[in-house]
Amino acid sequence: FSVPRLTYEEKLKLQNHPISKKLIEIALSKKTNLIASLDTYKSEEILKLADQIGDFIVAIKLHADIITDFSENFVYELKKIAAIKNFLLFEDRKFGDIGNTQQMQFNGGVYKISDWADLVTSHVIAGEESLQVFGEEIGVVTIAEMSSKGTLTDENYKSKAINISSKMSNVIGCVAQSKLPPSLLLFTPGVNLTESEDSKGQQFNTPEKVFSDYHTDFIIVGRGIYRAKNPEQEAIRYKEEGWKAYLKNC
Ligand code: 5BU
Repeated sequence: FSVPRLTYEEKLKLQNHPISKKLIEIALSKKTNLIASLDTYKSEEILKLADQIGDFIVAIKLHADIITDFSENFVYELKKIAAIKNFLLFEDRKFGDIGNTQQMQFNGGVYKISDWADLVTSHVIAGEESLQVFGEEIGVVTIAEMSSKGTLTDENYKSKAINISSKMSNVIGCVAQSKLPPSLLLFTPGVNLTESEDSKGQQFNTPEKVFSDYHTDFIIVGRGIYRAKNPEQEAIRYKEEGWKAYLKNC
């Protein structure tokens, strides 16, 4: 897409969904485009990290099914921290089934995702109607393109996923590793300042690269923060690098 890079203020005007508005408002007020992916096993560890880094992020991304002691109390405590520190909760569920099953996975089971998540990820593999089941309140982020080596999300897949995403009023943006039309927010994982890959197919880029080449809106950082000796210090570093890269490239 040969579109000019828009500022967050300009992007805000294009948003119709309360969650996409909220995300951009948080970004502007805290001067951060960082989403921390806290992929750790223990709920206590996630709460401690959330408290330490909450001032520097727009959202915490979780994989609820990694957590060994997931509970209603954990959700209650995390929501409390999110309210105090002003960030959103993003469940990276990557739904990928028929609408009826996705609806049950979204509302039921152990995690009751619809009770607490502000945003969820979903594949578009099952087609447009499968996305309707999430309703209008949650911000749906579709997977248009993955960060891993050999992913099947080629140009053809990506453009079809973007077409569907653009039509759906509950889809606020996509996960991708390249430019999107300006009405969709771009979320980019696979961001790390020191590593270029892991041993399991992940590929990393720097914040500068994803802002200059992809015009991303939000960087998603996992191990770069939660595995660091000092996660708070690293969250500040990614926040600053991400904001600097945004200002340089808008
Ligand atoms: P990392 O530790 O920074 O590699 O974590 C990246 C996170 O983003 C992790 O939770 C992945 O599941 C997630 N992710 C990704 O890395 N690449 C993708 O294409 C998608 C999600 Br979609």
